[in-house]
Amino acid sequence: MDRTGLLWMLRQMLLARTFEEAAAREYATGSISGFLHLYPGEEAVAVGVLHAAEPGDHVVSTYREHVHALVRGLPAREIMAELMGKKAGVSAGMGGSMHLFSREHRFLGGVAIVGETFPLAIGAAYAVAYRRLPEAVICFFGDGAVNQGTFHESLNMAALWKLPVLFVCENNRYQIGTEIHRHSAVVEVYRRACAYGIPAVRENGMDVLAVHGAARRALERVRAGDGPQLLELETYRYRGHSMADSGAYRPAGEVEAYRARDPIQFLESGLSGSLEGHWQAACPGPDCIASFGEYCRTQGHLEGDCFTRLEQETVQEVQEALEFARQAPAPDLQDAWAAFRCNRRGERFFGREPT
Ligand SMILES: Cc1ncc(C[n+]2csc(CCOP(=O)(O)OP(=O)(O)O)c2C)c(N)n1
Ligand SMILES: [Mg+2]
Repeated sequence: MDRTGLLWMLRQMLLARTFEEAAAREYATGSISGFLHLYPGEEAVAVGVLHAAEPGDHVVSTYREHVHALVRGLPAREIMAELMGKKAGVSAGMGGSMHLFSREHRFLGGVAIVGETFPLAIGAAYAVAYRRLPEAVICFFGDGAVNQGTFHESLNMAALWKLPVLFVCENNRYQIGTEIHRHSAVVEVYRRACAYGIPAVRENGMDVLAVHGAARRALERVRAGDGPQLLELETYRYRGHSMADSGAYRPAGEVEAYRARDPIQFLESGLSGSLEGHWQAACPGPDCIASFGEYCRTQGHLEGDCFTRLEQETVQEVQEALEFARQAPAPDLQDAWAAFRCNRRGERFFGREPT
């Protein structure tokens, strides 16, 4: 991969980490309410996979989707406004954290129901296949979704009809507080795909280059008409399941052990040997962004203060997003009626065409 691609991925990972840590702080002050599921530790998955996507592809995600939306190109300020329930948000403030959508970016959610992503993805893939379009559908899901009936029904239909879907399992080993060996008889998710004849691989989800390579190869096969593919990416979330979860069920030392493999901090430690940025302070130890940054540095792409500049840019972008979201007005009752009528009659909604 060329320098531009590498630095784009590094910047996206930094932006993701900074955005999510800012969202956590906003939640603590009460400006974001409801549930909030954050992504620190898992950045290499979203960035590696979505860097392999084309603009014409479709993305279906879960309730832990802020970073998928960001990397897909939805503006940080409109995502933050949505988290705060503001009218300027990507879903006009009607959805909140778990319901980010953008027709323009072909981002089909933000879906809160575990296992709901699968039928949505194969429905979209059926439309793509029916029209013989050169597009793929990327379907993210967690390890906790693979025992839902929809997983098996959807894999079966996708394989039967050779639908253009890339199923991406973000295996962070926990379904809320239940570790994978307590909820799944077969803990290697990729092995389940063989029941439906779907090619599947498992990859290190903390290594953005490995993720990107696997996603690119899988998407090439999807686009060539080979039918669905499945990727299992082994990753880890540093925080609890949501802001309401302290993560106290995890054994002592486990989070620290995973942070030590984190792609972000690996990089930073290689560069300066210190933890000066606010997100580094929140996540001590070498991490997923760090390991990738270290790689970029050894390849000669992070000369001088390049890393610091990238980091400052992302801090600035998130700061602007926060200011935009804080001053944005909330939707009023009329807006709620407009959304309601739009749903019932397919009318325009806040200047947007009905989707
Ligand atoms: C059908 C359904 N059942 C239960 C829930 C409650 N719930 C929310 S997240 C979750 C666990 C999902 O775990 P996983 O798929 O591993 O995703 P992760 O949170 O680890 O990213 C559950 C059971 C839900 N949202 N939908
Ligand atoms: Mg999980």
